[in-house]
Amino acid sequence: MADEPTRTNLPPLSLYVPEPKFRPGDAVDFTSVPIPPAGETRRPDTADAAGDFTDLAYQLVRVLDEDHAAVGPWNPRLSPDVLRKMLRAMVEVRAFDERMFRAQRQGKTSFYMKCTGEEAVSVAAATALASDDMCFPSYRQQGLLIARGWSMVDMMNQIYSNKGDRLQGKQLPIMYSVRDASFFSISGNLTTQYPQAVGWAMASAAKGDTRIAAAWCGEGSTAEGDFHSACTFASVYRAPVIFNVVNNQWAISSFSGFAGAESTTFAARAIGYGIAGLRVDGNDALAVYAATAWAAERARTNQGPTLIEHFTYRVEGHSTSDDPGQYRSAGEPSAWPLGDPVARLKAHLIAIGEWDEERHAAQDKDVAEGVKRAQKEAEANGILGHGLHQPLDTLFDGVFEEMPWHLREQQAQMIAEETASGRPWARK
Ligand SMILES: Cc1ncc(C[n+]2csc(CCOP(=O)(O)OP(=O)(O)O)c2C)c(N)n1
Ligand SMILES: [Mg+2]
Repeated sequence: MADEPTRTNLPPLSLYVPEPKFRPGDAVDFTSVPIPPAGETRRPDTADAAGDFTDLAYQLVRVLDEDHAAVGPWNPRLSPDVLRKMLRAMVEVRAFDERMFRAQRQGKTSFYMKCTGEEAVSVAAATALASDDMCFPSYRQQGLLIARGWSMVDMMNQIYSNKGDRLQGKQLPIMYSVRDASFFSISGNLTTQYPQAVGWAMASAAKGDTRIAAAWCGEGSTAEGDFHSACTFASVYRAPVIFNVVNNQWAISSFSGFAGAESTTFAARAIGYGIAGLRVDGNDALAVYAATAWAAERARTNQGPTLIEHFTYRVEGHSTSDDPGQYRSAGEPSAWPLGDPVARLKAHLIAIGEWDEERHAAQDKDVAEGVKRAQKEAEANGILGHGLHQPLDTLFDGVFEEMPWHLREQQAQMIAEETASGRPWARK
């Protein structure tokens, strides 16, 4: 019989299927997550060969300790002004997220994605990179744009796909594209930005430029083939690129075990490619800054790529279309032992006597008002469902440098049909 084991003296083969530790209703206990003390991980010279510090792929670069002091060899020794600037940008990201999440719930846009708990990953990186280094983000690095001082009104116009939307409503809300901020178009197709970042970095080097590239993807996205081909190309040509893997432990409803987290770390992916690998406390803005600055120096001095795993936690749902209460314990976000990145940076600034609760409260208020003002300005350009914001024929623009004949034909046909129907298709 075909179904019977062929060798009855051997045990039958079986598959291992990972299962997350906690499901809805379970009590959460993260004590088994290894978290080394701040300041413990060594900091190699940026000129060292990647193979000389593979141990770092299994540790955790941490700077902020339990008393909110900055300690150890990775302490970037930033000025209070830079620390305050980072804190403000992180607060702005959170306030922006709150308002846009609410706007989606109010039906003003179809979709939004927050990055709550992951603000340090993008804001500290943007602070450590040069402003013209090219970023290839995923959909959860809105902090790059905000830290680079990009217009919130412009971001909101895109979210509302309104008449102020430079992308003419052609991208899903939040999938920004901002050449002026060296921010590559976000793609919904996971990890496509990885080989693109490597290609850009190779071109930068081939031209003898000094700008480097940085890419971000989630831990789930490392399972994509694009991640691995990007690593191969970057390693072979020593491309000046930083690979950031944001390990927030969830890929929609799949836990990180399905991307391989039970067997090794994501930083350890670097070792097989001969790439420098670092594992960093992603909720520690100083650690993220220091790791990014270190990787940027390697890239800029032709030492090649670095892969940084940012160990963090996705505090909220994947997007406004998700309900994490269906698949994980509600106790996880508050039990996460690496805390909240905004609260930790704030506590550090207070501990060194450069900030206080009153200033923080005043800043919260000021930021909330600024976001509200931006929202009002963007909403004057239109929101979802309130009429046609982009003339229908613009659907065909901006795809090809010169529109091919078959698209010209389709555009003409559409205009003729819409005109005959009496429906409005052009902007009033
Ligand atoms: C190629 C591809 N496969 C699947 C999806 C559907 N999808 C969108 S986001 C997502 C989860 C990604 O998780 P992760 O990489 O961990 O990033 P995170 O959302 O946690 O930031 C999936 C499966 C997609 N957009 N593209
Ligand atoms: Mg994830």
